[in-house]
Amino acid sequence: MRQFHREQPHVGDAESRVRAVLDEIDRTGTYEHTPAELTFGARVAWRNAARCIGRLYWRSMVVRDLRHLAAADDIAAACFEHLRLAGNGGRIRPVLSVFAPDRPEKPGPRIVNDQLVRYAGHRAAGGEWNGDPRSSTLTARARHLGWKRDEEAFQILPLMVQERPGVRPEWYELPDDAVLEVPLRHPDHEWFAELGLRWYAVPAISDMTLEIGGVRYPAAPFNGWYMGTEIGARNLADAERYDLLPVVADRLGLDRSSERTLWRDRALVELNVAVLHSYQEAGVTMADHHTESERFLRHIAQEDRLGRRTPADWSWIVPPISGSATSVFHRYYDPVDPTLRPAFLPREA
Ligand code: HEM
Ligand code: NRG
Repeated sequence: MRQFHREQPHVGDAESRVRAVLDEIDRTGTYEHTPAELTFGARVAWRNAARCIGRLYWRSMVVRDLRHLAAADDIAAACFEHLRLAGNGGRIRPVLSVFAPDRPEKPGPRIVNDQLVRYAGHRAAGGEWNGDPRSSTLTARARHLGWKRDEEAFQILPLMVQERPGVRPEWYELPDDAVLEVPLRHPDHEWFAELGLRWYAVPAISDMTLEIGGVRYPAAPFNGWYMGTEIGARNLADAERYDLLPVVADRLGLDRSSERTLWRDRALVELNVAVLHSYQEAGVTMADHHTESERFLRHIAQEDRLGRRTPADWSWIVPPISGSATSVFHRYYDPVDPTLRPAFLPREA
């Protein structure tokens, strides 16, 4: 509360608000944020996210105050509207939707999915993977609830919502008009499109708890836009994900008989070229890792001028390819303080 008033001097006196909050906690065991406090707290939680390279725009995030919603149907509908607002026809906007908080004796709702949009994955009878192995647990859970999967590589999972922890989730198929996807092709290689690859436009993390001033919001999905490497160097490339480097290398005609040919590295670059090119052509916002690195260093400099530190986790900030060719590689950062709040916290087990 004091930070809110310190950083926004126009909102008035901190101490009278602190007294009112303490009194409300005495009476009810918790307190309600004003809409302005909620918006500020959510934006600062982003600013505090030590693993995030995209923090330059933390002030501009749209915060949807949906604390009055606690029914599964309403939450699902609001999540789909979140995706439409965030997708914005391709011009992606950072958005956060806040649903009901945990209260004493009354825990808030939970979104089971780790992201609002995810591709299903399972291991087929022959042992080979179908879809995204990352989602195998989520896929099994959806099937257990009665959802039917196909054998497609990019089948979108249903959204699973719990009105409170422990209860059986309700599930909802995502409406077509809520999900923007980009088919992938390469600017120089016609064959690339034949691989039938695609990815979704909006990364919307839905399994982190937003904590502000001691109040926890367990359902608070947020999104920005993708940095190309997240898809091209990890989701499609990791051996534990879509594992496409050997496939791409063979189509490129690379010699895979020795690691020394650097066929993996060359395939990685072409895969990343294809991702950036395809999003650009589709008119969907996406950052490349060089530009996003420059923006992050600008963010640090700007915060520094305001007298604030920017804690950052080097191992998450440096992109997964071409690290030393980006500006964020060549320095260290202010240490991460796990007690810093407001914050996005991993879901408690
Ligand atoms: C992590 C980029 C917006 C909060 C990350 C990561 C990247 C990234 C590359 C590392 C992900 C990984 O390695 O898996 C961006 C970009 C954004 C953006 C380009 C564009 C605007 C946001 C927003 C929020 C946010 C709007 C919250 C309001 C976080 C958090 C993590 C993270 C909490 C760590 C996630 C974890 O621990 O698993 N971001 N981000 N980011 N970002 Fe951002
Ligand atoms: N690497 C994950 C997404 C993590 C968050 N990345 C963002 N967040 N860009 C993936 O799906 O590849 N964001 O809020 O924009």
